[in-house]
Amino acid sequence: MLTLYFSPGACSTASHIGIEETGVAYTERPILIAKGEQKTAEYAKVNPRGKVPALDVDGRVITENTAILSYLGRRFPESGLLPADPIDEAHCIGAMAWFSNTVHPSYQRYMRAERFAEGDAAIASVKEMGKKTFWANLEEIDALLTGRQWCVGDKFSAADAYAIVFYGWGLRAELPLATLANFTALKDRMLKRPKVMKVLQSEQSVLVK
Ligand SMILES: N[C@@H](CCC(=O)N[C@@H](CS)C(=O)NCC(=O)O)C(=O)O
Repeated sequence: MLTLYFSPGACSTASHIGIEETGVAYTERPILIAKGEQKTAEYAKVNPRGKVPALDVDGRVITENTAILSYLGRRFPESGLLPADPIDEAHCIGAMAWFSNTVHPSYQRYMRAERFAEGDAAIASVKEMGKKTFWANLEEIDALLTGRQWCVGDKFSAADAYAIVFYGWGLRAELPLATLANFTALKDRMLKRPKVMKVLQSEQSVLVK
């Protein structure tokens, strides 16, 4: 049995799209960050780090989008989440690692600057730099997509499920996403996938407003 813990609009949308794309039956367990539900003692039993996503597989929990999406791709190869070609697979994992270790933290500095500095001036500076760095990362994603339909190879993969999260966050930060033609085309291509649309609508994503 599979249970996905996620918070609408958070980075967990990547794993939510991923599990939906496999077509497997699973239980959805929303953990609302806005209400602090990730910090409860009950959720600490699932993920002691107090973060979403988490995927419970028959009582064994996987955390981190990169790990969850890789697991789903290995277990459900027909989903295409992990490319069959070993180099494409490595590129997919590499893209997810970069999203997790660089792109996500840049947005976090913009959104949660108070976690990275003390004092109003220092916090404001971290916030401003976070926004600039996040935008530079979005531009890099756009450049990586030059002449391509998908992030990796010529097919949808887990990297696309992850990338679209940042498009939504960019809209929330009121960044000029429409100027990123390649990334916007990827977003539009993703919205044509019924399972992606189902997840985004259920999460009331900014991407479908
Ligand atoms: N690298 C982790 C990041 C997980 C993470 O930071 N999740 C955020 C939501 S985007 C969260 O749970 N934040 C709650 C908190 O920090 O209190 C992953 O990709 O799964």
